[in-house]
Amino acid sequence: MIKTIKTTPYDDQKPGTSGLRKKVPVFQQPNYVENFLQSIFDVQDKRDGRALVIGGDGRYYNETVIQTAIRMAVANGFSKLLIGRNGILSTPAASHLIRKNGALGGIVLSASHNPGGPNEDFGIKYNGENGGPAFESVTEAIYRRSKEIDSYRIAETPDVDISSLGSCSVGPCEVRIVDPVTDYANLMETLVDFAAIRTLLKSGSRMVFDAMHAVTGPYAEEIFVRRLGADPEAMMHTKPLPDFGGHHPDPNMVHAKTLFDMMMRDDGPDFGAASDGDGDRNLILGRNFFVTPSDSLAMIAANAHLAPGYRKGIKGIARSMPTSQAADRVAEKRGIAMHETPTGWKFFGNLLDAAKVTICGEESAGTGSDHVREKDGLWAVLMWLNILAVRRQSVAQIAVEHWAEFGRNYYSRHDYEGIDVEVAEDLMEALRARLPNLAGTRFGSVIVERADDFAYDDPIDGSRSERQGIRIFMEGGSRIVYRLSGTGTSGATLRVYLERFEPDVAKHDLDPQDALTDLIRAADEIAGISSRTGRKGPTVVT
Ligand code: G16
Repeated sequence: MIKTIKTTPYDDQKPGTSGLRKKVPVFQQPNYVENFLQSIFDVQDKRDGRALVIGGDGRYYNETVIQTAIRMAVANGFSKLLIGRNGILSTPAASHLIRKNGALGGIVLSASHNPGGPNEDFGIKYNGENGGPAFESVTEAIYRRSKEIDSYRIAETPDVDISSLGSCSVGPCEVRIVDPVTDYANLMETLVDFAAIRTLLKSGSRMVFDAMHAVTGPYAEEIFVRRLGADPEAMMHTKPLPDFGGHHPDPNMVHAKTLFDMMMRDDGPDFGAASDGDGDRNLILGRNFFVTPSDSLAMIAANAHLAPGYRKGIKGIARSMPTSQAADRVAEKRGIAMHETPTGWKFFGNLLDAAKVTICGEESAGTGSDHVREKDGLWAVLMWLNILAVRRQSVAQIAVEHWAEFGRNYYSRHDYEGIDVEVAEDLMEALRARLPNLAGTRFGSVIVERADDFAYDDPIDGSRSERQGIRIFMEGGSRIVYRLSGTGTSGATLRVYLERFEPDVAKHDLDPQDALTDLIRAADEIAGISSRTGRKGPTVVT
C-alpha cells in the first residue's frame, strides 16, 4: 500500500520567516505539496517511535493537505499521528501538543495573518521537538533537499475521517484525532488567574474579542465564555471560515476595523482584543486606546508577576531587533537580562530552551512566554485581562503609569506593500552601500550616530545570521530600521520601523505620527523610498 512516486523538484521552496508561504494555486501544482513534505521528512529522518502533530488554521486547502500529510507521514514511518479535529489547531496549541506528547515535531498549515481562499495564501511550516518553528539550519536543509528531490513516499489509503475524536489505524500507524482546544485551555488555566478574571467580568467590566473568522473562534468560546463567563455576544466572528469571511485575518487597525471603531467610542467596552489566522498574533485595545505590540511586551513583562504562572518573576526578556526598546527599559530597571534577536519567532527558541528568557515579543503583534515555543495571541489577551483584574485600572491608565515609570518609546511601522521585488532589493543594497558613510550626517533635525546591518550570533548554538535588517541610530536615542518582509506572497514589502524615546512625562500624550515626523522624513531621505518606489507614502501605518 506504500508507493514511491517519481517527481521533479521545484526551485522556489525556500521557507521564509515562518515556513513556506505561497498562493494556493502554487501549492496546487502537481507534487508541490508532496515534494515539500517529503523534503521535511527526509531531513528529519529519525522517528524513535515518536508522534507527529498535524493541524492548521482551517483556511482553504487545509483539509486537502492534511490528508496528504497523513498519507505521507504513514509512508515515511511514523507510528503515531496527532491531528486536530477537523484539521484545526492554532499555532500555539500545536506547539503545546508537540511538547506535551513528546512528539518529534509538527506540520502546521497556515499562512498566518495572510488572506485565505482559492486564490489567496497557504503555508506549510515544520516545527521541531521543542514545539517551535524549525531552526534556520533545518529550514535551509529542507530547502536544499527540495531542490534535488526525485521521489516521494505515500500510502494509498482512503481519506481519514478527521471530524470526530478517537483513534484509528492506517496500516501500522495510529492516527488520533484530538480536541484542539482542551489541552490548550487547561494550560492557560495554570498560567493565568482565571478566578480574578471571572470576578472582573462579573463586576461589569466589558470585554470584546474578535476571532476574525479564523482559528481562535472555538478557543475564545471555550476560554472566554465557558470558563471565564464573558458575554457570548461579545465574541465576534467566531466561526472559522476557509476564506476568513473575505477579510485579512490580521489583527490591526486596518483589518480589525469594526472592533477598532467600537473601542474608539467613549461608551465602548473596557477591553478589546483580536487574534490572527492561526492564533499566534494579538491586538490589545482599551477604550479609546491602542497598545502597540512593543509597548504590550514591555507592559506584560513589567506586570507578569501578577499572573500565577510568573509569580516568582521572569528570567529574562527577548525581543526581535525591530521591536521598540520599551522592554529594554523594563529589563534594565528590574535587573533582568535582555536579548535582541532577528525577526522570526524561531530565534527565541534556543533562549527559551536554555531558560535564559521567560517572555518574548515582536513588533509584528506577537507576544509569548516559555509555556510554548510560538507566540500566543490568546495568552497575551489573558495576560492583559489578568493585569486588569488585579490592578483594577483601565488599559489607558496602566499604559500612562508605565510610561511615567519607564519613559515612552514612540513607535510606528510604515509598510510599503507590493513593491517590485527588484526595486525593493536595489533600495536595500543601495542603503547597505551607504552605511559606512552615514555617521555624522544630518537629515533635517536628526543626526546619524551610527548605522549597521544587523547580524546575530546565537549565544546558545553559536550560529550566525546576517543581513537581518538595517539599523540607523540617531543622536539622542532615536532609531530607524529597514527590512524586507519575509512573509509576503506577492511582490516585496518594505518595512520601515521608527522609534523615538521620550523620557519627559509632559510629552507623553502626542500622536505617535506627530512625535515621529522628523524621523519619518529622514527615513525617506536616507533610503530614497519615494524616489525609488514612486510611492507618496506607506500602504499601511501601524
Ligand atoms: C512571522 C513570524 C514572526 C515574525 C513575522 C515577521 O509571523 O512568525 O516571528 O515577526 O513573521 O513578518 P515579516 O517578515 O513579514 O515582517 P507570522 O505571524 O506571519 O507567522
